[in-house]
Amino acid sequence: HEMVDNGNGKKIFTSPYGEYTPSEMFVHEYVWKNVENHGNLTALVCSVTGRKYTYSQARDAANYIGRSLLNIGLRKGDTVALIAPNYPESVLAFLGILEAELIVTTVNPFYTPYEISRQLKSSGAAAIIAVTEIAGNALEAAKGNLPPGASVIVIDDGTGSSPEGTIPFMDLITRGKSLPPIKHGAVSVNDVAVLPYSSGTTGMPKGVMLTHKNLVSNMEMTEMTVDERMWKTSSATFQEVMPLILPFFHIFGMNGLTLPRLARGTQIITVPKFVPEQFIQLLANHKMTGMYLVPPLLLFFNASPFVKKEHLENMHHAVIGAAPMAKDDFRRFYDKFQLNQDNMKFCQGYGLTETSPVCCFEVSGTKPGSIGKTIPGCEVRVVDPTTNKDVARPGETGEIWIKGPHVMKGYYNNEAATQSMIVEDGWLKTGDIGHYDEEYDFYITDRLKELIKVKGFQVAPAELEALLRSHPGVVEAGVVGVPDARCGEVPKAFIVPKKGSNPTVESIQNFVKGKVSDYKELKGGVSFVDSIPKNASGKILRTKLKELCK
Ligand code: 4UU
Repeated sequence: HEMVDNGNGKKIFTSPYGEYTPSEMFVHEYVWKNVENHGNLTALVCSVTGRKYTYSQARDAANYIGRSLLNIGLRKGDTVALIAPNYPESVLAFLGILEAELIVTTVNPFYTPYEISRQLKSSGAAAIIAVTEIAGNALEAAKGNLPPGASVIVIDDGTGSSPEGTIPFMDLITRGKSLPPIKHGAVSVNDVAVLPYSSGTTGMPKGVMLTHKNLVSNMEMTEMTVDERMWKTSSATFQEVMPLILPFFHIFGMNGLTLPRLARGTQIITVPKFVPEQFIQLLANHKMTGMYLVPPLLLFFNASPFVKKEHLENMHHAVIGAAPMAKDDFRRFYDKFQLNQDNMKFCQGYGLTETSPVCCFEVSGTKPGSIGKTIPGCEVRVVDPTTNKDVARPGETGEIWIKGPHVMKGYYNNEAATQSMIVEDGWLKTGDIGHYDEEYDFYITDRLKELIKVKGFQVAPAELEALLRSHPGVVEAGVVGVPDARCGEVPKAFIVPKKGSNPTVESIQNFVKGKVSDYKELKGGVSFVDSIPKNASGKILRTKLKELCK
């Protein structure tokens, strides 16, 4: 049964793919659970330098890193900020932090020092692991935001050097080998493992407390949903090969792709930055068997004259998610590369950072545009936000509510935001608007929350509004997302200028530029208005602003 009407108006959808009972495992235990079967296979390869780690090497390296982190004085409850693009060592550092039973907060490596410093402060980080190319930004952000004597560890770029006052990352591995083994048992599976950042329904980015159990549950729940064709276990005769092009700091790249795939023996090719020519070269050099994408990447495949059918020779499936995807774009892909769902299956996933991430998964490959059905262990309701009642029929839209072992423990140090998002007995209000069809497949059609998604990245309007208000010529600001063919959405600002000062569109755009990452720039433009529409309690009425964009 996929839907239970419990008589008091609640319509709860459960998965047709089985019943799930959470197992009591730690994330690092889960990742290495099959390592004996594929110890000699390659686990991680750097697309830039070709540096490689086999599964045995990767597992040992992560363990040695863990020993070293404890050796430099980090203790249970401490949080380590990982500020690194996709390199093999970024993944090893992440697993080392967990192995040492510490907490890892993943930071966008392309953040400006200002953005990094905010996450360091908010998460209370006790140490940083960064890479050479951004060590300057990390050190600048660390000033005054790390406890005295805190360590900054730098993954070097192959030069073997690390800035003064920092610890070279490779030392953690080489020295860790001769340090005493880790005595496990300080934390439980219900303790926080990872603290990624998300703005959720409203306001500034917040630390999302994901426990070992949240993360492992979601990997298992997803694994129960997919079939053997798209989720092959690697062996001596066959190994899956996939690019890690999604950022590892984001939940999709982390617990959607890298961690569950490592548990299955996949060879992961880490890509630190998307450069079209390099990515095509990578496809040509490695016989990729699958990939995980956000919609703009699929559009790239469709648009680029340089991606050829040969590049996709061994490709048998792709998972796409993090933003809406149009049916026609899948069709264009199939037409261009003369493929079909039998030899190249597309699965659309829907999830949130707050749900570790996956909630729904379209695995039949026959319903492009749908996010499919709920996965085992994940319960779904569609609730009309005006009446707070579950919608009665297929096609009726409402807010998607989620419950299950993958729902976060809460936002770090923010009980108010936690309580407004998780209600009743554990139902998480996603802020997404959608409906189901006659076959109980789900569709996301709109967003109730203020979040803007640019190329799959989160942009919090509240963050840009606070920044804009600090401009000397601005009294008030409101930011919304406007549709964009390439990025999905881009931010647009409405500004109430200060009397007498006449800021120009360019001056406002340039003010934002450089202070925040590129994808947060006001590419949707700037409009000057007399007032920002607000409700009685002062909350910006973003739907009114969106209407002004039409
Ligand atoms: C329409 O984006 C994510 C997680 C994405 C993900 C992970 C594993 C997708 C597939 C998968 O297998 O997390 P956040 O926290 O950055 O953003 C969450 C928001 C959602 O609330 C929704 O608004 O991103 C949007 N979103 C989607 N929208 C996520 N997936 C989809 C989707 N269609 N398929």
